[in-house]
Amino acid sequence: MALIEVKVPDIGDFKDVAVIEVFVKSGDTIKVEQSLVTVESDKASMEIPSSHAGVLKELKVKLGDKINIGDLLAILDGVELAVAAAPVASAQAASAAPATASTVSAIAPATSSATAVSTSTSASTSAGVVALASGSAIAAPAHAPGGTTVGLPHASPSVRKFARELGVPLEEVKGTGNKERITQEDVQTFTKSVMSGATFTKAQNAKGGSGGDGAALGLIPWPKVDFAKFGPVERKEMGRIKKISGANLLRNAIMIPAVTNHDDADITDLEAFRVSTNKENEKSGIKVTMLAFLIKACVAALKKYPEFNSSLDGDALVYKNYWHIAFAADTPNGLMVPVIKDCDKKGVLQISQEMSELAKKARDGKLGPAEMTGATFTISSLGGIGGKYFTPIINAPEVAILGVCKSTMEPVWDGKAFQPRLMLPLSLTWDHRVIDGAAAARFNAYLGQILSDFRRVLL
Ligand code: CAO
Repeated sequence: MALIEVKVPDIGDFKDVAVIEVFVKSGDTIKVEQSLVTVESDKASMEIPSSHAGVLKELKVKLGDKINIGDLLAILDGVELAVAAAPVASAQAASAAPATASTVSAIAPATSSATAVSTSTSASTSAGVVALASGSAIAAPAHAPGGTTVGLPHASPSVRKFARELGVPLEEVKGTGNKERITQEDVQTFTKSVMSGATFTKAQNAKGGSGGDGAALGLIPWPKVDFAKFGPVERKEMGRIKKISGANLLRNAIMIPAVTNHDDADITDLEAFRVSTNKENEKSGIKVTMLAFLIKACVAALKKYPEFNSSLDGDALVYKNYWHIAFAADTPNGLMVPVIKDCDKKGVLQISQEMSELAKKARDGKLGPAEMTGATFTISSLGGIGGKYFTPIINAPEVAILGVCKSTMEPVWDGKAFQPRLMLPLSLTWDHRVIDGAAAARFNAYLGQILSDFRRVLL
């Protein structure tokens, strides 16, 4: 071990530049090319890396100091095995692996002159798109709270500065640039995601989890309970999809004045038709599902009552002349909501086939963004599982959602006698800003008529 002086290398035209960020402190183990400080001129900022590895004995500069080429930056207790380090002035440089050692007995000046970075790379986020309890998809935030952030996150000085200005915790942003370097776009995506409520920072989570602390709503704080006091517990981080869909559900539940109408539809004949169709089509491999009939029936009802196929845009209603129906799919990762496009133009067989493909993709986590966006109305079917009625939460910016439960044989009075009929429980949740109770009752009644006599779809 020897004491090594780390000096400011050739930093090009940078003269009397101020230290605006210090990344290390005495006692830290420093790697070759690890950034020690950031300096900033009136035009750009730049990280100054260490030319040597070792333990930092003393940092010779502090925030605000003005430095120049050749100034003493730090004293390391280290190994004199290093290559000269160039100031990090490109988006890629900082994430380079430690230099392979070549014997340098003195601190060599930087070999490259610096070109300051004023913008980051613009690698677009490839974090993927996940579904919510929403027909719309949300770009997954470039966010990895709880992820390992050993050392400093890789980002260029300009990106660090940008993040500082916005108050973004850079260590929680997942980089999509070269070698996971954080780009300006990553910071922007993260910020948007936090603003939309899709992502919570560690600080927000500490305040009360994804439910927030309710302070913004003027609510009393979320109860903080030490559950372990009452019995054994196990804490498990929620998955990314659950976190994102949870935030969206919360927003939709709070912001939409939602009402749910429950009704029953007589699907005795339709179910008989479905069963016989499946028998006839056994060889085709396509199984017609009740949900496919429901989708078709909903399109007819949405056409008759177009406000159910609209969205609020400020004080205006946007009526959509396309009928893209989303369906909730239960997957091991959480709720996904794939969208079947142009259901008005497709037959029940095609819808059944697409649904089965999309449901499989959802379960395999292979849905693409286009398969989760653009829905105008959503159906959530628990029919294969059970239950009677429930109150689904609307997938903003849609204005209504249909929940369906398990059909059961029930005695239905036909005016003369009770008849055994297969009844399907329907639960329609609607946005009261757009839809009135009477319209919702009519929608359900019309849906019931179609389902009890599917020929009406043709009318
Ligand atoms: N009443 C009675 N039986 C029904 C039914 C209904 N309403 N709907 C479906 N079934 C039957 C099917 O006919 C099938 O029976 P067979 O195997 O004997 O033919 C069985 O239930 C299983 O159906 P399924 O649920 O696998 O298929 P599906 O087409 O009805 O639904 C899908 C597909 C993707 C919607 C479903 O698998 C799923 O994920 N449902 C959960 C959705 C959900 O979680 N919603 C809640 C959102 S809010 O948290």
